[in-house]
Amino acid sequence: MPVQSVLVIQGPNLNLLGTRQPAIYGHETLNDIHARLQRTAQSAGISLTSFQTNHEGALVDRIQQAPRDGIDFILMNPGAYTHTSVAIRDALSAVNIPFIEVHLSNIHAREAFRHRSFVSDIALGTICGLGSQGYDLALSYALQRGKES
Ligand code: CA2
Repeated sequence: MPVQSVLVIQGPNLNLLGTRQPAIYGHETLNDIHARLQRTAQSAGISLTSFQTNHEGALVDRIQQAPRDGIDFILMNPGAYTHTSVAIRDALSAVNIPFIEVHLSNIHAREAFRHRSFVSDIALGTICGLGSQGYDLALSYALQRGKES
């Protein structure tokens, strides 16, 4: 089945994109990134919803809501919760919707505490270190997925 409805979930502090630390996170704002993803989704005729919060419980709630909203693919940058949150891992595991973990920076080239991810092993795949293009590549994968068969 081709993907029809994608949810993009952004974790804590990603609302600051484009305003601080451009050397690590780039110059684009989250709105710039989401607008571009939205255009790609629209051209492909699929639905795309973007969501950002700084709160762990709100991320869990949004993941739990996804099946009720008919979401069939998730792109997620869990931000710092990547490295700490069993709750987010459990929620992603529970909903059983395929997802790609995206990070702007190369978490393996940074501090040791960023090397561990609580979600990588349950993700379909992980993209890190390619800046905002990582989201576009992940969406492109989602759009292709299921079309071949
Ligand atoms: O590289 C990524 O995408 C991260 O998920 C970003 C998180 C960080 O904790 C992860 O280890 C890797 C931090 C997001 C903070 O975003 C900011 C953006 C602009 C200015 C300041 C923070």
